Amino acid sequence: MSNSRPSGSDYVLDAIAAEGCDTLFGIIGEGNAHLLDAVHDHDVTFTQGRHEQAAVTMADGYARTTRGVAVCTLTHGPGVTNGSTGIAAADRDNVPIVVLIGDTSIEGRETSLQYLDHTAFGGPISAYQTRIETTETIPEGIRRAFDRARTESGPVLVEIPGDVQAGPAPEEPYVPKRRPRQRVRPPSEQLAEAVELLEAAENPAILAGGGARRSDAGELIVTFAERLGAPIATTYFGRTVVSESHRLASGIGGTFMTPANDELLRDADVVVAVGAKLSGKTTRYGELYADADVIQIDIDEAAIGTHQDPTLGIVGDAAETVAALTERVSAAPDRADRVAEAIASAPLPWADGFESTAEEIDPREFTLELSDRVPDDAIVTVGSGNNTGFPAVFHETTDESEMFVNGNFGTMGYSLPAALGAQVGAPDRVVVCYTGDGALLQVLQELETGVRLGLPVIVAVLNDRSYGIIRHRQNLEFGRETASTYDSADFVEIARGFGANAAVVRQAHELDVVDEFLASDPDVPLVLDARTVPSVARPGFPPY
Ligand SMILES: Cc1ncc(C[n+]2csc(CCOP(=O)(O)OP(=O)(O)O)c2C)c(N)n1
Ligand SMILES: [Mg+2]
Repeated sequence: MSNSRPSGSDYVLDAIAAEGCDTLFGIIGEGNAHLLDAVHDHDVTFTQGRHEQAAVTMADGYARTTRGVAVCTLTHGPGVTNGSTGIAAADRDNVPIVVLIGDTSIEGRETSLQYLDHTAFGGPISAYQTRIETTETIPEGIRRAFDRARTESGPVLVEIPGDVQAGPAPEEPYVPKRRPRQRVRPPSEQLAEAVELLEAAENPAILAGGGARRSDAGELIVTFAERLGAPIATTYFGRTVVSESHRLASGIGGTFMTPANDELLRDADVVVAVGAKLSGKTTRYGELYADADVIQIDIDEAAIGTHQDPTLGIVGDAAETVAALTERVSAAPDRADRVAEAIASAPLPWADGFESTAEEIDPREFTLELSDRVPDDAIVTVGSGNNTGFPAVFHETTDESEMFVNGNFGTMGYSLPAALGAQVGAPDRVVVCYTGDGALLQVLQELETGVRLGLPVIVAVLNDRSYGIIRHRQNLEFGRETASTYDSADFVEIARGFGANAAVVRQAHELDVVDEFLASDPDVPLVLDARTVPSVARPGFPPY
């Protein structure tokens, strides 16, 4: 191949390299075979998962880790339908991924075995869909795909028929579209209104969300909080915006709320939501902030009032807006001291005592203990279900760590492949994946991916032998359980069968295995089958 004239596939691979991507996630099939054959001749590494949902979610974890666009390739038909849950999950959480769909050749397309109208199918689950019909339009198609993935921060589907992959490469050199990063300045009238509300506040609070993280507003938020005398609560997505050891950091707010926030957020009369969408999880389904004035800051006008109308919406970059407000509000050092004291003296969430026995570990104790054993800059991925709530409160984060949760789609099977993708993106950092046992049973084959690719992810299975959150809900709502409990699989034997390290954990000291693992320069995953106390519902339950 390398001596013949470059093909459309060669051009596509050069183009994604020019966009700064050297890793291509996905799974091979007939549709993308030509594209992947060309990988031999390019500096692009093909990183294959074992199920398309997982392969897309690996790209998701990689994109979040590198804070760039990830690229993934799927084969037509079942490759795309399998991948669709990963695509939808990334779409809801605004993760930029370019998905290259290898389609059948143009002739006979609609009668081909695995025909699917991918762009129509992908409409509701992706930010943008396009089809490249001729080799001449490859440059424009790829350029637009990356641009839309970046500007809309979401997955973009690009259908590339087999004959376009195999046809002659276009002559023109590929040039990525470049847009300078612009910081959107908040309008001064709205700033003045916000200052008026804040000056009248007795108990202001700050709520930092994922938008604050994307804008790198952490330090400015800390300065703002010190001046205003306000606690800094975060959403799940905002967890790593500020270090939780800061004296004004009060931890996660909303459904999984810390005791400090339970007090401070309920008392708040003015809440500054910075890059937070105020979803049901953040407001405890409208229960929090019902009587407070809410100032919602977001770069995206459409995000303002999506879930509930704020008292005042400000369209602006999080960092710019917070800096402007800091300049304009009066200092309240006494209040800052009082808030810090309230945070320091709030009961620790685990003060009530664990329910661990010799045979089963309380998931709160397990998470706290594991959190203590991994470095501050660890990347943590979180599953969906009852287990979601434990890392939210008990795995301490800093502004150097990352915590990835599929907060807006709640996909089972998200955290393992996301962790694998994160490890590909950050080979030198420790990556911890929290997963439910039920979710792991949906993506078990990806342990093979971790072993094959040499990814030493710590897979912490909060094994309650059930679809825990469903079971808790059934007991609460129906007073009985249906199809939600089962005998445990032997995850240790299964993991070892794939070539991973594994251990059962029933007591905290058995987590010594993590220290040994981290000291051993590992190159395969470690699976911790934590036999947890099934009756412990996640913090803040109910609501779900
Ligand atoms: C793909 C998918 N299927 C079904 C659900 C519905 N669901 C949400 S959580 C859950 C139970 C998850 O069980 P497990 O992974 O063991 O977590 P636990 O709640 O026990 O911590 C189910 C079935 C979902 N969110 N995603
Ligand atoms: Mg479970």
